[in-house]
Amino acid sequence: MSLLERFERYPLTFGPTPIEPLPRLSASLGGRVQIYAKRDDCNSGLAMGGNKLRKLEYIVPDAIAQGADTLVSIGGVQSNHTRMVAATAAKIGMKCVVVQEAWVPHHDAVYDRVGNILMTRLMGADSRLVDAGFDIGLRESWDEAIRSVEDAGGKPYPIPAGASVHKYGALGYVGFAEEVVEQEKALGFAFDFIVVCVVTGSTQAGMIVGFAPEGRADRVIGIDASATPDRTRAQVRRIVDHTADLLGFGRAVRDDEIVINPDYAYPAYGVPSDETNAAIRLAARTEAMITDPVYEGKSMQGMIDLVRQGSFPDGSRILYVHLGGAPAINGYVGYYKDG
Ligand code: 5PA
Repeated sequence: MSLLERFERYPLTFGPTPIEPLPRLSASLGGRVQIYAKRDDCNSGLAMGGNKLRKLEYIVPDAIAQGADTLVSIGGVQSNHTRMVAATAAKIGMKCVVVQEAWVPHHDAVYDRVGNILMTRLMGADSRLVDAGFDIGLRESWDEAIRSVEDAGGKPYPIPAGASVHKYGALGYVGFAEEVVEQEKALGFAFDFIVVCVVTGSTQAGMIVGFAPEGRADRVIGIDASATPDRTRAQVRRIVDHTADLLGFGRAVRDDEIVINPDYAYPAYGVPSDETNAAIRLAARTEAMITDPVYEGKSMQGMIDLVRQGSFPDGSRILYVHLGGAPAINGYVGYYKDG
């Protein structure tokens, strides 16, 4: 029985996302492990989709029930999350205000004009650029945006960064874990490891709560891309505890069930290392799978490095969770203009 039965879900995605083998990537890493991808990057027709839509499916019913008319949220200049909030607002017929902060020390001339922010504007969101640095916590600029909607007579519905510290923010990825368990039955095997990028935390936190009943939460390997791993870990811990309570989970999730690897976020949030770019190129050239320099490129880098180090036993089946984010590559032409 699903842990989520009591919660209303507003469909924004196509349904269960495909799992596909990545044979050429696996072979290029020596063939000792089999890598698969769960394609949450292809989960919807809304503005190129991605992980935030699974989260927003459980948040929209609350926004509607509260009589809100404007979704308000926050992210970096090339935030995928604010693109997805803008898409959701357009789709359900609400207005949208998004604060886009200078989280990334990256100065491509087109950074604030292409990719995610271009689509956000195209969908009619009021996108406000603010000069403030990276922080996964709650922000003053966000409070101001909420107040500005109220002052104009609107009814704002606040959605925090990455929808993570929202009371229902992790439910979508509890559902993801249940979906993987169903797909494993059809495949006839269970994955030994699941690799996922973590920044604001509710994606991995939801998976942890979703896999914990099976005793597999520690097989979810979070690859930190925030470069503030202590804060990210503390936020995952809080979201896990809150979500377990909300679902009446019946036991506390142990600290050793929360696995976050901090080794690949360097040199900074939003800035790829040479190794990140090598990983992005390898996934693109072996599987035509496009990953971005902020999030999935770092989790791809982490998975590749852990495979090369022999961290996964021979014969392991690894599920790489692709959470979306490819539109941001347009803001990084300096790295990729020659491939
Ligand atoms: C993001 C987040 P969490 O924030 O739930 O940990 O997910 C990390 C993540 N992959 C992984 C992609 C493609 C993501 O977009 N993005 C944020 C954004 O503003 O886009 C919340 C930071």
